This record gives sequence, structure tokens and C-alpha cells, in this order.
Amino acid sequence: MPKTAKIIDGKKIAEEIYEEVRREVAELKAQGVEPGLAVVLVGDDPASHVYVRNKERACGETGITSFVHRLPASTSEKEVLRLIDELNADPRVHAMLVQSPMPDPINENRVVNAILPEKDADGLHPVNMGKLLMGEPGLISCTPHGVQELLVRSGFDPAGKHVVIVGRSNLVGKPLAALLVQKAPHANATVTICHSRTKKLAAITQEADILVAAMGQPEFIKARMVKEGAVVIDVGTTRVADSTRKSGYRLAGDVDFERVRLKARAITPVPGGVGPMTVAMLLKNTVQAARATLQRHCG
Ligand code: BQF
Repeated sequence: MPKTAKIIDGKKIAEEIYEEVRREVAELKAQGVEPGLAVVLVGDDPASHVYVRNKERACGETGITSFVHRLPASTSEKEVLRLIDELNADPRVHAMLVQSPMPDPINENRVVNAILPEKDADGLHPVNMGKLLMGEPGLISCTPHGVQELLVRSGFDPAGKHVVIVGRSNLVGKPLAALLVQKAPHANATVTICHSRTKKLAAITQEADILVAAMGQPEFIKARMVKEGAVVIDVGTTRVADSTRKSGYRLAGDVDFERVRLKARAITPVPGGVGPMTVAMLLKNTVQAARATLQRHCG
């Protein structure tokens, strides 16, 4: 019997964070602030509708007021920008996000740029990205922050470790590298980013103490690419058809889980790994944004 990896339970750790958020929300309410999150969803992408429902439910479970705007696919960029302006000016809305991907005619970057940086729940505004890169306090993007929290809370502090990230997206790979390379507690990692043009990819991933798969290709990471005893974090959440499911699909990670688990020290499952952490960190960001309004008003 080969030994198998510890399965890192992201759902359970996210639930611990929900508990902290409930306490923080109660404290804010006692001071007269009701944390509010606005979500803007344009179009009818089924996965996006599921994600938005997850976020709405998470707000409900932690006492955060959610304002969900579901708009038809025909909505123009101008109309979205007008809504963002309204939400920027709405004192009940401490944080907001636009669900990605937006329909083609809408330029997502222009929309994110219109969000006030202090209300940027996803931490994707260039001001917050810039602060992250410079090691200044700001709102940190949810998935990278969730990966860091998942590692720390499951006993695998990245400090001093070689973290290899496969994937260079603005949503995950780049901000995660910036976060973990910082000179700061729970960071201080040596970070390598790999991507589709990387030569000898397997030789590099085999060097990882912590391997983060974030390229969006189901089961791309095979056992031979993983060092014995590595910690493997699977950020992949691709919908693949599965006729054995009632829904007709399942979520597939970027890691060949059943084989890699025989070699790794610890591994995150999909679902139930990074996904729930992304949502939990969104709630944390909302609380942070709400708390900042108190500090602005009271000095
Ligand atoms: C789980 C997302 C790709 C592109 C855009 C829990 C979520 C997912 C999985 C969720 C994701 C992924 C979100 C699980 C939000 C994470 O149990 O494994 C929660 O709701 N996510 C998103 O809003 O946009 C995405 C992935």
C-alpha cells in the first residue's frame, strides 16, 4: 500500500474563515456599519451564475448584505459603467465585483478600472495590483490570497520554500507570485512562474516544494512532474461534461489527482479545495473595505 497525501480540506478551512467573518461583521454592525457587497453579473454563462449564487449565499451566511445585479447579455459597456458609478457613490456598498467573464463587446479592464480601488472586492484594480507588487496594504485578489491562507492554515507556510506556479494569468499566477515572494510573514518564498512556452516544464515543477497548478487544463499535472513529498495546490476549475451527474457536468482540476496523491505530501481536491477559499477571501475583503470606511470617518 503506497502512502497517500493528506487531503487539504478547503471547505473546512473556508468555514473557519466564515466564522471569523461572522464575528467581524457583528463588531462592525455594533459600530453602525452594515457591510455590503455588490455583484454585477452580465449575460447567461451558467458557471458564472453558479459562482454568483455561491457568493450571494456566503454573504447571507455571514451577515453581509449582498446587492446582486443580473443584467442581460445585451447590456452595453456604457450601461455597466453607469451602474459602477452608482455603486461607487452608494454608501451601503462597501465592496463590489464584476463577475468574469463579461460578454465580448464589454471591455472587462475598462469596467474594473471604473471601480473605486477602495471598493474593489476582487483586488483586481491596477491600483490594488500595484500595491500588491510594492508590498503596500490594499485589497488582495481573492484566489491568490485564498491559496496563501490555505497553505498557512493547513501547516505549510510558504516561507523559505520553492513555490512553482504553473500559469501566468492576471487573476491567479501573477498576483500569487507577487504575494508569496514578498518580504512578509507567510510569504518569503522563492517563486518560479511557468507557462505554456516554458521549456523543460517537468524539470522545473519537479523542483517545487509547493506546486500550484493554475493553467486551466484538466489533469495537466502528472505524477512524474511532482517531487516526492511536495505540497500540491490545484486552482483548476474547468467544467467538463459528465453524463453520470444530474447536472450533466463536473468540475475538473489541473492535477491528475488520483496519481499525484500517491506521491505528494499534501494535495487540494477539486471541488472542495481552493474554490471555497476564493469565496471566503471575498468576504474578508468586503469586511476590510467596510472597516476602512469607519477609519476614514473617525480618523
Ligand atoms: C468548490 C472561478 C474560474 C473562472 C472564474 C467552491 C467556487 C468554485 C468551486 C466558486 C471561480 C472559482 C469563481 C468551489 C468563484 C471559485 O467547492 O470547489 C466555490 O464559487 N468560485 C468565480 O467567481 O469566477 C471564476 C473560476
